[in-house]
Amino acid sequence: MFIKRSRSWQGREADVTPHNLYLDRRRIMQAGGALALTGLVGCGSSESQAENTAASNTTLANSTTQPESSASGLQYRETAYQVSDPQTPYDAVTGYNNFYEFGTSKDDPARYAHRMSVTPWSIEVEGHAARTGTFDLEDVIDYNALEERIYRLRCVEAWSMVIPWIGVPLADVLRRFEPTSDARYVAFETYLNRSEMRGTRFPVLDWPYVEGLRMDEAMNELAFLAVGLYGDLLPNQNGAPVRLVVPWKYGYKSIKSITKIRFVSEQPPTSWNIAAPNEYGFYSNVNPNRAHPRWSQASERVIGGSLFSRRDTEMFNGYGEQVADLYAGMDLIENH
Ligand SMILES: Nc1nc2c(c(=O)[nH]1)N[C@H]1C(S)=C(S)[C@@H](COP(=O)(O)O)O[C@H]1N2
Ligand SMILES: [Mo]
Repeated sequence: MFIKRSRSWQGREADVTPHNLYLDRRRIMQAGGALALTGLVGCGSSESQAENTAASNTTLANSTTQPESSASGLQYRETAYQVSDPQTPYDAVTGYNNFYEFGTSKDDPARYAHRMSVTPWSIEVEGHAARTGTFDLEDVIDYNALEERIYRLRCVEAWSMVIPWIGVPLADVLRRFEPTSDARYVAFETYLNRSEMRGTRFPVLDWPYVEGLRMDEAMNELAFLAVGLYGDLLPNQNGAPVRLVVPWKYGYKSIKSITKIRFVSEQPPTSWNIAAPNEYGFYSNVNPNRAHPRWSQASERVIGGSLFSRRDTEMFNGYGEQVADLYAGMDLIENH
């Protein structure tokens, strides 16, 4: 029998899988019986060990020289976006993931996301903008302008990481499409290929995964499009080849493997809000004062720390100085 190795960052305490728990019996039945149930209760991870993770390169970039150059050839510059907490180890960042298109267990993405083909990659741009159409990834991301930003990531499940991302500011990308004044929101959509994404057999969410930001949020300096982490290209399980990073919001806003960008005038539907509107709002700003209906958000488990390492959760995940103005006058409990 295969004994699953336990890593310190996997934690043992009630490691809730709350993104699942909202599922009522009807949805679980729809999900197709025993196999789905196994995944949904999060105890299926030891049954098969056959597949390797997609991430073979576990080199840690050192971060002293500038500009950086890594084995993958990614060139980037360091920035002032740093945090005082230690960085989460590479194998936790790439081995403990939420990417439900590949399954609902934390190790499913690392085991199965290598099946997703990420080259070539194009992005469809639609809606209220002067430049729309289908663009090659290389025409959307300026790989000569990459920067590193070390951001805190706070999942709504009350755990957190610190990740050195490489990418470009979202605002720089969006501006090049010349959005019009009718573009009040920007919507994003994840790649969907059911034969490559085994998790999409189950109606855990309405696939494809969709997310969105208000335009002024999207243009905020902190909103980032990542193409790499720890000095290398993004592993598939982290959302290759390009994913959003919105560090003041719960992790599910940071949509992975983006294939569509749409400039819209109305607030766009978002996957977790569709699934459970009372639990997951459109804004989803990290807020220790607004408990999730089923658990507190006052503190968080630090992934990669010691087994029971916790820290207090901060308003806007500690980024209030940069983003609080976006929500002046708004009730952030009501607009959660
Ligand atoms: N397409 C897609 N994007 C997604 C998710 C997902 O299931 N599918 N999970 C989200 C959640 S809940 C979190 S916490 C982060 C996790 O990012 P990471 O695995 O790179 O740490 O990705 C977000 N983006
Ligand atoms: Mo999350």
